[in-house]
Amino acid sequence: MKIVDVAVTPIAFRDPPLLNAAGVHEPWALRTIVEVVTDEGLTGLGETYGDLDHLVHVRAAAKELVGLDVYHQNAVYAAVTRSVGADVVVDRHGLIGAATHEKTVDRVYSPFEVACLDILGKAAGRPVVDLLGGRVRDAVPYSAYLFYKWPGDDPYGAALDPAGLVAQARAMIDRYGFQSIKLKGGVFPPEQEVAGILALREAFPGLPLRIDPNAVWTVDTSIRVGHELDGVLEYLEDPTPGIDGMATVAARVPMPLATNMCVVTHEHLPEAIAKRAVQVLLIDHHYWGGLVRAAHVATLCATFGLELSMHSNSHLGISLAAMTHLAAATSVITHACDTHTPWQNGQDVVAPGALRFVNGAVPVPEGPGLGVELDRDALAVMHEQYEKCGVRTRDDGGYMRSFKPDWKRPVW
Ligand code: GKR
Ligand code: MG
Repeated sequence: MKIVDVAVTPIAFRDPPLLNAAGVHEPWALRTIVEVVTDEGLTGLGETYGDLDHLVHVRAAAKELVGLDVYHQNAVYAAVTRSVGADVVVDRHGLIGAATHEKTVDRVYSPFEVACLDILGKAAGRPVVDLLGGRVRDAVPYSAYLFYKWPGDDPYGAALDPAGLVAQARAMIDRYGFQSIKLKGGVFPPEQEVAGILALREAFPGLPLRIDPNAVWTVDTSIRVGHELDGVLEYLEDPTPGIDGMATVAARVPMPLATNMCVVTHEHLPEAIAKRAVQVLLIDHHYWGGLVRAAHVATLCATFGLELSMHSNSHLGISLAAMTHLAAATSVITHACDTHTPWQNGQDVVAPGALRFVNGAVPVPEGPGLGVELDRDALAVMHEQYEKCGVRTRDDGGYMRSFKPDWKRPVW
């Protein structure tokens, strides 16, 4: 089955002022929607980052795929590799770890692979989960992903202290039924964030908790916080930068360490495993080269005793569907996955109905392929928003400095 056309559409959607170690989310989040069309009339969907330097590579790769067979993913990967070129490194926002050439190729390839799997599922009349080995769970649990935030045009209000976090968690859990909680930290001095976690522990005694300061704590701070939160955390995510720093912390804190920053491509795995730097890897098909490659990495990690969870950035329904098929087929993903879905507040490019949360979990979409349909009107509106919004590359730090000119990424 041959690829005859590939459409690449950048879009923008409203994003609340969520705070993180890199600054604050701009009012518009960017994504790129990929549609792969075949000579048999089937179309597959993919979703990826919207930053301009990435978009340029996605557009260039799209041209190289025409004429290839959707079954021949090795040929598709080779075409993307050639199109990206040698030594090119893209990805600057800094919250998903080091940028490498391998990661750049895997990021560009991912939406095309997902779209091809969508096509193959539609051709076979089976959901993507069946192409990945079949389901090991009927629904994928996600965590309530809390952020410190300014007030915005969203239902959650401001959250700048423990009471604000507890109120945000309650609103999100009431609406989605989440059974575990992640706090994006690295915003306030660690003692304030420890107080936030302890308030969440008191308010939600039965729910697993995690905190992720995106590597802005020193090794000493990470060890101190690790001891202060002994018995409180399910895992501590990226407290400090680098494999060596994480290994030092891991040897001295009582809880597992998780990462989506110090292990982000295959080349990081041997060292991280040898040094016992992390115990939980947050897999993400958007930069680990699509669903099949991400599933392979997950299985490889499990071989070495690592547990698996899943990372997310601001995303829409094509990504949520893909994440759900992957986690539904991958038994070694045993922790609730991250999702930014609540922060999108109903905005989507997929038609309503296929994706829903039941007790914090998303039932695997039943339809063939990804099981979601593109809402062309929504796509057109979001593309127009992209054309008009002026944002071309995510820049949380620049946006923060438009309010606080002296702001710098913290180190605690
Ligand atoms: O959306 O601000 C955010 C997050 O901080 C995101 O960019 C991170 O990549 O969710 C992420 C994480 O777990 O590090
Ligand atoms: Mg993280």
